[in-house]
Amino acid sequence: MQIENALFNWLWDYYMFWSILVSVLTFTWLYHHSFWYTSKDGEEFENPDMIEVGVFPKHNDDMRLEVAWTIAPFLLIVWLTYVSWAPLNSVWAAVDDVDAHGFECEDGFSSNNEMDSIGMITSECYHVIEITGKQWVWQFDCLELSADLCDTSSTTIDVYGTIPVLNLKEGETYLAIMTSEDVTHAPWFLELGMKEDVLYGQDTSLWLAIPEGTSDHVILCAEYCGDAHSVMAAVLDVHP
Ligand SMILES: [Cu+2]
Repeated sequence: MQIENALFNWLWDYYMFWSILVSVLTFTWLYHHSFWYTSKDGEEFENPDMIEVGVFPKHNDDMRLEVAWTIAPFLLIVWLTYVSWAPLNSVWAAVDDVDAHGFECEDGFSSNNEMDSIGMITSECYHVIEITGKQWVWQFDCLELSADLCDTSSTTIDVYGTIPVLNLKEGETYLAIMTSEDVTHAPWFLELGMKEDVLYGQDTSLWLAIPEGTSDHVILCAEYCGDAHSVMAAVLDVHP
């Protein structure tokens, strides 16, 4: 299965772009110089680079080049680190970061999700749900939300058996308040690219901003939690 989160796809493409560009430059330079500065058969030179055994060829040193190829990759790495903060902020925006997802929606209000050009989703308000993990099942609680916004049921899937279904609405943003009744688990919403640990005796939270066009997908447990960890699954069912 594939992660369809637009933001992570954008970041992947962005990193691939720079990786390929740097590779092409580096290897073109390397191979060009390797073959271009090779003597031909029969040619003889009298030590053209004036190399002496055990002596660093200082006369070939170029400080500008040294500085350039130290500073340029350093700046690129700093920049790539900086842009990778955008998804981190999207995944782990503080609950009181009203710029990201506003306040909790009042009855009858919609999040009106909007996705920008790189896939960052902002919302006018969010809905609160609860997720509890225990060996080896997920429990979803829609609290006071209407059945259109959040509902639960169950389904039977090969391998996983009968597992819970969480029904959410596309274009809405949910804040899942989560805990565990025993060991550490982590719900992993495969297609949203979102996961977060749930811990015994402690609440954690996870933003579920559902873009339009999200398809139904499996939720797995991403922290090893014992015998049936691999089948600790659920389904996210998304409707318009
Ligand atoms: Cu688990």
